[in-house]
Formats: sequence, structure tokens, C-alpha cells
Amino acid sequence: MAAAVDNIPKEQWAQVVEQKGGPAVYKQIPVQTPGPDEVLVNVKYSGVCHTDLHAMMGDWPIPTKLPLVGGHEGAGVVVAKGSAVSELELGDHVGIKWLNGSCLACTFCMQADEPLCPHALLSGYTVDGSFQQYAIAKAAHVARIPKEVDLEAVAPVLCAGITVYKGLKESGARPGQWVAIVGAGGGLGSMAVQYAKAMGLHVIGIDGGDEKGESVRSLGGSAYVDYTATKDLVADVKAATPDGLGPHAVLLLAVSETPFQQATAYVRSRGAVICIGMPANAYFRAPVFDTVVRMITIKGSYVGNRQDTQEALDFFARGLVKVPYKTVGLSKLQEVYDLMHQGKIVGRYVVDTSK
Ligand code: 8ID
Ligand code: ZN
Ligand code: ZN
Repeated sequence: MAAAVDNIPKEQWAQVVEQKGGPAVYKQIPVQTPGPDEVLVNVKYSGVCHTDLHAMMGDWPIPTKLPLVGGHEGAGVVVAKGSAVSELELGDHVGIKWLNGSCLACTFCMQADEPLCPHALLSGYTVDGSFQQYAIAKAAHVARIPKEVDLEAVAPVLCAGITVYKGLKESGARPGQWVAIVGAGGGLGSMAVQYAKAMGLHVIGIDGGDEKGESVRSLGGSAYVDYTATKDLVADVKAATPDGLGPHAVLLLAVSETPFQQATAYVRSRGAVICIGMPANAYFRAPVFDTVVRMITIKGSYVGNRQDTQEALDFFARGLVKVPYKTVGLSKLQEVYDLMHQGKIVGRYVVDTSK
């Protein structure tokens, strides 16, 4: 180790998933030492993403490490660094994101598609993440957070913000056009409404219940369609656009399969449907005939690269997006998961690692 602050403890508090399906157990575990190309980050705050719940439940086809410390929206301070780390100093503010590290040498890394790296390390999935007081990440990949930015408020940008900002770019939607955000009241959705607005787009939010509708409107959405109340979702979404032809792009952020089977019915001809949410065992479904004769694009979008990260953070630093969040102690993580499982969270929960 090349450098470290003096007061790093040997033990720390963490939330540890010991078996598939959980629960997360709040306990003390050892603090690790960073390797040559790594930094040790004193995580102050971490956002709680639905991906952390998928990881604990073992929802997805790739297994997690076990025992597992989840978390990948960690905002904190560099307290130690390896001998090969020259571009970060002790005391720098950084973010631990989903992409903890990548090889930087494969064909995908060479083209700044690091999320596609076959050797990618994933925070809170294949390596321990930010639901602990001291977490390790590759120096090349930590997000650089300006010192004047509030670490608590910025934490959810580190996954939710980056992901929806990248998804909007992938959609090709241009200023003045319309985008439907499906799951608009959730963590990614709340950020997507605002990034879309900041990028000059009109937003139709789709989610369930009045509270999520109020959130969509307060964040700048032009229309809200309640999937639990509508009699004809496709007609309502199309009717929300001034010419009735439907949105130019759809961002699918919901943790439910149904919207993945509806989106091509209301997207505008020549429009794009972007899959981002990852409900367990779900399939996308679209009629081939319509997809062809209406020239619909269907795409997946997966977090973002290092440049997307800095751009997404810059929107936040300029005050263009604000995260609606509630903060609880790290010790209360399981309660956050319970609310998330019930779909009751509007916006994001952030955990404070000191409590
Ligand atoms: O890189 C990626 N692709 C990426 C990055 C980060 C997260 C993907 N994700 C995935 C997560 O793993 C998760 O599957 O995106 C999904 C959403 O994550 P989240 O925003 O953190 O989840 P949330 O806060 O629980 O929000 C989900 C929202 O979907 C709504 C819920 O009401 C909630 O507000 N929703 C559901 I469930 N069914 C819906 C439906 N049929 C719906 N909204 C509209 N229509
Ligand atoms: Zn995430
Ligand atoms: Zn690579």
C-alpha cells in the first residue's frame, strides 16, 4: 500500500448477505487492504438500488459471491491507495459504482464499453460493495466527485443517475421530443424524469398509485398514466402526446414483465424502446409485423461508462437534477428491502454508514 490515513480501523460495520434469499445481517467484519491499482474508500452514504435486492434474492442467471456485501451507489472519501495509483489523492471524494473494475484491455474496454467487459468486477455482486464503512474499488473506475457536492444527496446518481442518463442517450430522443418513463416513481424513474427534462424532453410518467403520480408531476413530468387505474394504457399513453402518435422513446425501468410486452404498442413509429429494468425470468415480447412496418428500435442499456459517469455527475453538480431521497442508518437496510419488495418506495433510500 502506497499511502493511507492514520485512523483506519481493523473492523467495521457492514450488511452481509450470508445465503441466497437473505436476510442481510448487520455485523462487524474486517477492513480490507487495497491492491496496487485499488483505493480504499470510507463510504459515508450509499443509495439502495433494486439491483441490491435482486442480488440478495439470487434472481438473476449469474450467481453472486457469498457471503456478499451489497451496494453500488457508495459516496465517500479515499483513505488509502495502492502503489500504482497516481491520479487520486487521499481525501479525494469518489463514488463506488456498479462497475467496480474492468480489464481496460479487451475490445469493449478499448471502445469505452467497459460494462461489456468479460472480466468486469461488479460492486455488491461479484465483489463486496458499499454497504460497509470501508470498500475497495479499482482506482481507474471510481467516480470522481467534486468536493463541493453533497455526498448524501449525490449517492443515487452513482447507479440510478448514470443508468438513466445513458439510457436516454441510447434512445436517440432529441430535445422537444416525448419520452415515456415506465416505473417513473421509483429510484431510476425519479432520476429519469429529471434527466429527460434537463435534456429538453417532454416526459410521460407511468407507474402505480397517486403518490407516484404526484412525484412525477412535482419532478416535471407533463403527464402521468397510472397502470393500476387505467382502462386502456396504450390509448392513454398515446393520447398524452400532442399529436396522439405516442412517445418517441420509452425507457422501461419497471421490475415487472407486463410493460415489456406493452411498450411497442404505444411507442411512435420510428421510435425506440430501451430495456433497463430487469425483472426476474422476464421476456420481452413484440409483434414482428409492427416492429418492421413501424420501424421500431428495441435495445438494452446497461449502466454507463466512465465518461457517462462524469457527465451524469455534472448534471447533478450544476443543480439540474435532484434526487428525492430518505436517509436511514445502514443497520436498517433490511427494512428498506422490505419496502422495496412491496413497491412502496417513492424515489430512493440512502443509508448512512455511521448508524
Ligand atoms: O444498467 C441497468 N440496466 C440497470 C441499472 C440499475 C438498475 C438496471 N437496474 C434495474 C434494477 O435491477 C431493477 O430491475 O432497474 C430496475 C429498477 O430499479 P429501481 O429503480 O432501483 O427500482 P424501484 O425503485 O423499485 O422502482 C421500480 C418502479 O417500477 C414500478 C414500481 O411501482 C416502482 O416505482 N412498476 C412496477 I414493480 N410495475 C410497473 C408497471 N407495470 C411499474 N411501473 C409501471 N408499470
Ligand atoms: Zn443499481
Ligand atoms: Zn475489458
